[in-house]
Amino acid sequence: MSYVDEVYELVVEKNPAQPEFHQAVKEVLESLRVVIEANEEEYRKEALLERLTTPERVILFRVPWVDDKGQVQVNNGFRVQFNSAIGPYKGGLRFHPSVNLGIIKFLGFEQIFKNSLTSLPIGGGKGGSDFDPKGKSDREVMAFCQSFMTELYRHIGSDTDVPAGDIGVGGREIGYMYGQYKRIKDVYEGVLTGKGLTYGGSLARTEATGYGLLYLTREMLKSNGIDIAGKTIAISGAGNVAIYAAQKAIQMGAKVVTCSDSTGWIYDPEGIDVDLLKEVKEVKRARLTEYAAARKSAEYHEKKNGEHGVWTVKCDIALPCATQNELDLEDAKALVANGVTAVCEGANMPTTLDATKYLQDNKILFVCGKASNAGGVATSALEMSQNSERLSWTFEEVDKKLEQIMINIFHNIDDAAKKYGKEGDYVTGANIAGFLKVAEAMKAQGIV
Ligand code: NDP
Ligand code: 2IT
Repeated sequence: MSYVDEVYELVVEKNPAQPEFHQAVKEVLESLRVVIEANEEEYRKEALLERLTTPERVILFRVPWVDDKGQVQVNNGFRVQFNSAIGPYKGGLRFHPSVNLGIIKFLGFEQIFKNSLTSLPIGGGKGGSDFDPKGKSDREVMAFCQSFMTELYRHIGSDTDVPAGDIGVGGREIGYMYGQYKRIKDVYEGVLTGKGLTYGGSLARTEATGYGLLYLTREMLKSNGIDIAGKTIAISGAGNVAIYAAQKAIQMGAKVVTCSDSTGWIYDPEGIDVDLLKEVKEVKRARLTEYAAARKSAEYHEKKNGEHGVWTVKCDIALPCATQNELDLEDAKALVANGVTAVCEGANMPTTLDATKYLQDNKILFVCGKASNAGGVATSALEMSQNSERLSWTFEEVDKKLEQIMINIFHNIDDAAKKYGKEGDYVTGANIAGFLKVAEAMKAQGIV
């Protein structure tokens, strides 16, 4: 059996009941086959793939907190420190009831390659909790965040591990966690990114993932002879990534006609009103029914089982920006039937493996999240740089650097795909380009 297949079987056997982790590993290993098989004995002897797919450290902890009724609640806390070959562990924290170890491991594994692609010195990690911030009071969210950090603080630091936001973790949660870290450690350091602007945050970090997605998408389309201006875009999600993806798409002259949340989706043929969406989601923390109520042109659809939501709408470009496995084979078929040209992932692993294959087989331009959503973590690394030099750069400086990073990522993955005989296969290009730097650093550092 080939080394790649052996390692995949081992990962499934050693990590039972973690389907998302298996899926992320499978996608990467399939892409790496051409690299590994050219030098199989060397990689096997060094157990490089076993080391790459085994986290350096996994931290599991109890998070007790008291709700507004005086009832004690207990959640699970996680931090997976996956790979520090090229820099301190870096990656977000996700607070969502679906969070479990397998999900955090898939996210941490993806983060290794994504962070490598940014060309900045950051390793891969991810964390979070099954805590659900929805419907909780600010005091309850603060109580939870303080308890979470009361354990996490001992495992992180500005040169060790630097968490940030992800689903369910935005400026409010980062603020509460930062306050508790500083109180316990008595150190004012850039231990988290996505901080508020008054206490060490970077301009443009809030916008970075969505803006970065559009910078890369525009460059990818341009290199295929397509202009993004005038195109119709379907976006899923209505959170941090979706909102700023929509904003930048509109600035580029495209029309965004959909968004969605966990309970329903919007079709707005006149184009999504981003200011209204921000008011509903960022300020009121309300459902999309409120968006529909305030806007005549918008249709609201309740999410029903088996219904395919935003992907049934006719569009040129699809940008999944909500969560993993939200775009399946049926969705891919609907998109292709409706004449989609490109799919670029804003979320982490939103497209199932069979849907990805269907899109690629049908010659749809497809970019995986570890390349196309890398703008968020790249800007987090720029926040770390600003914290280290105790300076703040202007919005334009950060945005310009972000844009250049995304352009470079596209050309890097495009070149890697061509070099390995897979022209236009940006998934293979991204995985190979991300892997090579990490593998070289791991080899140079010996058996650790
Ligand atoms: P947010 O919490 O801000 O928004 C998430 C959005 O997706 C919300 O609209 C939410 O609905 C919806 N959603 C979440 N989970 C589900 C689910 N299980 N089913 C249906 N809808 C769901 O998160 P972000 O925008 O930060 O993250 C979105 C995606 O982008 C994630 O995959 C994340 O890992 C990825 N990402 C985020 C980065 C960042 O910098 N924030 C960087 C790179 C990737 P509702 O409003 O009802 O909660
Ligand atoms: O998935 C991701 O890249 C993020 N949630 C952002 C991580 C970060 O450290 O900014």
